[in-house]
Amino acid sequence: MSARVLVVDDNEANRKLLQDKLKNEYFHVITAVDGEDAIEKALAEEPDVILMDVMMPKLNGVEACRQLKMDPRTEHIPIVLVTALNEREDRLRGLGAGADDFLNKPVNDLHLLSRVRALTKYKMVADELRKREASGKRIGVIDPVTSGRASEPARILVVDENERQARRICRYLEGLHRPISHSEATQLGISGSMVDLMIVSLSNEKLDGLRLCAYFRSLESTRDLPILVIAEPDDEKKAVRALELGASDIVIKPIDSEELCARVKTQVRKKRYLDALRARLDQSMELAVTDQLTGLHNRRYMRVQLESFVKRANMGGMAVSILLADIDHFKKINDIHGHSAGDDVLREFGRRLRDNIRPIDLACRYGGEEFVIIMPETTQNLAHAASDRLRNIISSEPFVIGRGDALNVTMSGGIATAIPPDDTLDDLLKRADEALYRAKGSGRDMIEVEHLGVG
Ligand code: GH3
Ligand code: MG
Ligand code: MG
Repeated sequence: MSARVLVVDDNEANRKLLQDKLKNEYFHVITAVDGEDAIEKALAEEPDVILMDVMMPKLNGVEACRQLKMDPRTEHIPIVLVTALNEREDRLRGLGAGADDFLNKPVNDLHLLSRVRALTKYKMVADELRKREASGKRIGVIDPVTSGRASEPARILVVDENERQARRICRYLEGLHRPISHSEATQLGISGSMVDLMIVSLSNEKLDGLRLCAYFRSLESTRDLPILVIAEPDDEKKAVRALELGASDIVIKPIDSEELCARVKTQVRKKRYLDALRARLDQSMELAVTDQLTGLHNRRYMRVQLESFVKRANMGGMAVSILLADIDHFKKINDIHGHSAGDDVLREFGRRLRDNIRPIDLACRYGGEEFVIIMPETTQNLAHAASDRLRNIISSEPFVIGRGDALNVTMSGGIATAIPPDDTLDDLLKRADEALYRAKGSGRDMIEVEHLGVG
């Protein structure tokens, strides 16, 4: 997977070193010489990951990081701060400024590539979700709210056969999170799909860490679960393999508790960001196609679906018919019993339609007290019979609403069937509406079929 990496360092030799390492792995590299330059390049070039030195003239790395993370145009770009080993203070300030990760100088190849790869993968998923969200905002189905940065403790499963080490890792994380060791989890029946993060030791004998990574990546329920692997310092090969199999990050032994906590925090924050984006998308997609009052398909969805059914009929495919149904004297129901009783009637009306059509039919709320049933693979005669049955189902049983009032409700309906080869969605709806108008004019509680060759 290739990606664009922005390397920021005031020292030319350092820039060159990182640039060469990344180019060897086929990353596209852009460079900047100080914090100000980094901000300009980030805006102009939209890199996937930024590697940032800390000590730089003009604007230092921590300050540049803070500014990039405060700007909505760049806040989603992962930033790795590159610090000298003894710059512990800088690392803490960096994390405070919103840095996603840090690397020690001199930069170790494995660490460099693992971080850049993991962050690139994350950035691509986030980009995809952000892109869909942007189009959702354009069509007005997503509120531009920012996700509440969830700071709740995360559920963490620690898979380490060495019980003492598992307990030590849990101890490091307790207070901030809810860690649980694999042996406790087994007793409680807790599995990978129930946690926010997994920590897997690659030194396990029975529970092979690499196989676990591959396995959890292949399961639908844990595909996006972050996995942090713990590797031995002399087993870089295994660590690299774990990353290839989908591990999200590596911690090398001996475990530095502060580093472990920082990496866990980063992984959890990323997972929650993606979860929030996904949840908003799911909700918006649901909102985009569903009528909130009745739970039926909405007008927009109805039009999209009907359009494609009409097209297929035009090309010689199956017939498609529609019923346009309208509740009789609905205004009176509102006037006499109140608007909320009216809403109850609409909900019950929708439920009766939905429960009494075939699985391939689509019940939609067209607007107000008008509904459309799309009946695929249905000729006019069949549609007429089905519609009359629905009319009966509405009128034969009173609607019980609010405090138990029973109301007699009737509907009128107009039927139209697509006429190949050049029918249109709007023509079809217009013919159904004309038939409905005749049903209303002839006394209501009845179904009329379109008049062909007239009008
Ligand atoms: P007709 O038999 O000719 O169809 O008469 P009608 O009273 O049903 O038709 P009309 O179009 O005059 O009135 C429809 C009413 O439906 C007017 C509007 O206030 C009401 N209405 C539309 N949407 C809703 C809604 O979501 N909830 C409620 N309670 N009423 C609604
Ligand atoms: Mg009406
Ligand atoms: Mg009406």
